[in-house]
Amino acid sequence: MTSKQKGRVLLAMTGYNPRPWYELLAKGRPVVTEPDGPQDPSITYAVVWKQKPNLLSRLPNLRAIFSVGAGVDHILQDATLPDVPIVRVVAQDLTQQMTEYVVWRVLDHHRNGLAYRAQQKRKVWREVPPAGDVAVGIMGFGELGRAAAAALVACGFSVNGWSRTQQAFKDVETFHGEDGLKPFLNATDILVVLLPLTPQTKGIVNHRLLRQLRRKNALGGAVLVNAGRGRLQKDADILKALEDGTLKEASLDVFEVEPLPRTSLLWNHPRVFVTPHIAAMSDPAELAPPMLAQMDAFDKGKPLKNLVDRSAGY
Ligand code: NDP
Ligand code: OXD
Repeated sequence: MTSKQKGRVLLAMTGYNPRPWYELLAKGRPVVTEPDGPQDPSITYAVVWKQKPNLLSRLPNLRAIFSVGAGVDHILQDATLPDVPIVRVVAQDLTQQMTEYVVWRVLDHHRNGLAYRAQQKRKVWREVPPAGDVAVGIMGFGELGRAAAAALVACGFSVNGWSRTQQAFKDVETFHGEDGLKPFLNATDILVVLLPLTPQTKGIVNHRLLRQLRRKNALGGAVLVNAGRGRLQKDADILKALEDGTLKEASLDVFEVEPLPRTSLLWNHPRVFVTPHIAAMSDPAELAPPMLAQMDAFDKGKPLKNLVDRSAGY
């Protein structure tokens, strides 16, 4: 089948530059950025990031939806989402980027990076003793969490993992479900959040949860790193936790509202490290070719890989 004979791909993105995706996907299939008319039967696949609501319901022959990200909360919000399989990103490149981000932030907190940067500004020459044994707890122990855990174990950290269902992983103490949450937090000094945003996880990183982290530790306080989703956390609770000693420091890549409003107190907080949702960025050159390959394989009757469990919400 030539690329023109294959079903068309709808590229439906907001807040993302669609141009590189368009060019790469067009190498394998005809691509459009809007359906033709109120119902467009020519489109068989959609590649999306925060698609406009009620758009995909206009595609009667849609066979599958491809997310350009690992998280799919941006897709599932659509009340008229067609009941077709959703494929998310699981890719070596994305996983590697997230592992780098997590190791970077954990080591920076562990080696007093924020304190030294503040000292440098004031030209202060003073040793801050490095922390000894520190336990990192990874909340959301999936593709990204497990890869980060392996790298942190290799750096010599004690690592805990928390997931929805029971998981086992070499050299990591694993916890799961509601019953496992308290013991997981009580054994954690640096909390790394890599959960998906679902109705169950929304707002989970709140003051009550942060209170359960270990504060009497080699770091001199608990640390939060969130690279999952902003709406997992309560920004105001993080600020409160930093002020009342619940948290020592935080690294935040994601926020309740993105871009982080200029009025947010998180921007200027001396113990907060802010990045603009860049922990792991989807590279179209890495991700578009396997998407096209999956579309071709599915058209030939082969199963799709990396499917979202819609009932679990991720
Ligand atoms: P996975 O689906 O592979 O892993 C999700 C993990 O979260 C699993 O361990 C799962 O448990 C656990 N989980 C889900 N719901 C619950 C719950 N209610 N209670 C406890 N644990 C739960 O996802 P990935 O690792 O690929 O990605 C994780 C998230 O990272 C994405 O959803 C996205 O939001 C975010 N992300 C952020 C990026 C950034 O740049 N900041 C880039 C890429 C992703 P179980 O193992 O039992 O299924
Ligand atoms: C993702 C993201 O979900 O970039 O992949 O946030």
